Amino acid sequence: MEPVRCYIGLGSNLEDPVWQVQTALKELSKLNQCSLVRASSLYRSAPVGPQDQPDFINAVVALDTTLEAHALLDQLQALEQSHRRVRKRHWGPRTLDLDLLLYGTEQISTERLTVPHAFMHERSFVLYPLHEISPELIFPDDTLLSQLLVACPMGTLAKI
Ligand code: A4P
Ligand code: MG
Repeated sequence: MEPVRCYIGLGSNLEDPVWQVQTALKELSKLNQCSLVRASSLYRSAPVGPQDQPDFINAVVALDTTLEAHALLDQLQALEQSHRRVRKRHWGPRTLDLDLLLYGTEQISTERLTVPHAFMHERSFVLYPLHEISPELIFPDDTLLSQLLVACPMGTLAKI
């Protein structure tokens, strides 16, 4: 299988989020059948969703992989587990969240996986880091990343 260019979003707002994200970046670079292409800076922002939780640290990476999309998701979920992630509340606090944002130009809709990620087109903490590492990116439906950015204010998002 030819490698597929993927984008993964990282997020954390518990237990030293900067450490969580930096460690996850190293772990992603060591995943089997994957090679890390580029990683964005780390960004801080206020939570989207419930406000009574700490600020998030986010980043985005580009990864080339010969794993099938669901096998890649398995690897991402194993990494989340190894960061002792406890799922309590939807959109609530988490030690590490890894979202498969894009898998090549594929559109995937299964019980376990929606790609492109459902909310990525409206989230500054995804779009701005993505633009930092891949300014010319085009979505599977031919939308330009640069067009989405125009419609998405930075809000509280800041590079750290
Ligand atoms: N799943 C489906 N599609 C995907 C995909 N493309 N990538 C399924 C990863 N997983 C995908 O995920 C629930 C299920 O989604 C998984 O079992 C997988 O099969 P989860 O992470 O356990 O669920 P969740 O926490 O309820 O929702 P989710 O979708 O992770 O939440 P979000 O949308 O990621 O939002 N504010 C700021 N500033 N920064 C953040 O990073 N993150 C969230 C979480 C809320 N507010 C935030 C941030
Ligand atoms: Mg998630």
